[in-house]
Parts: sequence; C-alpha cells; structure tokens
Amino acid sequence: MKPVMQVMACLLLLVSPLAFAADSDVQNLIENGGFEQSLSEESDLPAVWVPFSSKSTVLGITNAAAYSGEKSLKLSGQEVPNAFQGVNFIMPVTAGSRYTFSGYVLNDKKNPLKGTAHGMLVIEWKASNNKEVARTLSKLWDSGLSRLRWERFSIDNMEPPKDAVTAIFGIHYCEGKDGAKGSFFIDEVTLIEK
Ligand SMILES: [Ca+2]
Repeated sequence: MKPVMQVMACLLLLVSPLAFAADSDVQNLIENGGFEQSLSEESDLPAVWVPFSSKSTVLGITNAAAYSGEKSLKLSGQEVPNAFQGVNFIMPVTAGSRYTFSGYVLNDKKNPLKGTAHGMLVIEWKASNNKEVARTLSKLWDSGLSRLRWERFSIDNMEPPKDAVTAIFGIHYCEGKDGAKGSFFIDEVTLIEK
C-alpha cells in the first residue's frame, strides 16, 4: 500500500463511526425525498408524494439535474396566470415536537423561471376535522434563482400550532398574476423531527 493510501485508509477508519452516529441521530421522515423512485415504470411522477394542481400537472422526475443520486423533481410552468401546482407529503404531527423541512433548489438553465413565477416550501397544519389551522412558508425562490448552484430553502424548527394533528409538507410552484414560464429542479428534500 502506498503511503497516501495508508493515510486515506486511516482517515476512513476514523471518520466512519462518527458519520454513522450522525446519520442515526438525524432521520429523514420523508421517503423518496431524493426523487430517485418514480410511481411506476410508465410514470415519471414521484413515488410517495401526492401531486396537486390548479389545472395541468407539469412535473416529474428527471435525470437532467441532481443534487444527490441521479435524479431530481422538475416542476414547469403551466403558463396560466395564478396557476399553481406541486407535490405534498402528508404525515401526523406531534405536539411539542419541532419540525425542519428543507430542500435544495436549482433554476433550469435551459428554461429558467420567468414572469411572476415563484416557488416555496409550505407546511399546512390541519386539525382533526381536516380544517387548516395555519400555514407556514419558506423564503420564496423566483426568476433570480441560481442556474449554477443548488440553493437550500427551509422552514426551521416549527412547532405544530394548537389543535394541529396532521401536516401537509408541500413543494409549490405558483405562477403569480402575470403567469409564469420556466422550470426549477428540487432534490434532497428532508423532514427532521426533534
Ligand atoms: Ca436525487
């Protein structure tokens, strides 16, 4: 073994147990947050996630860009004023827990966001009668989103509001009053409970 290789091997031995401990502390509650699995062989819709739309569903898994793994989710404009679409992950929530919902977003350099296009992460908090108790939004991304560098967006350490028993964790593409063109990619979406 060459000296450099020996050093590498030692570093790996030192680092591995720490990396393992960190992973077991932080468990991603969202399945398929990396968008590596599609609903079926015939569909590019993501497994686990529930799509929603005001009209057309212009979203799907792609290998055109990836923050992690080989694929990400691409959402494109319907080109209709005030249109919206996205995907939701629905889960019961526990009073007193704190939730961090995050993902990495990239503008599509071949077809960048234009007009009043904007995206966001959203948590819709629901009571046991399914009424919305409150809604929490991340910072928005828009036509200024980077085409070169994945940017992290998040909703951090949110405690469920009073009466909330379920939450809908969503990725939203909103077209705004002038309508929108263009696409963005999102990948490595995580939900952490503490
Ligand atoms: Ca991925």
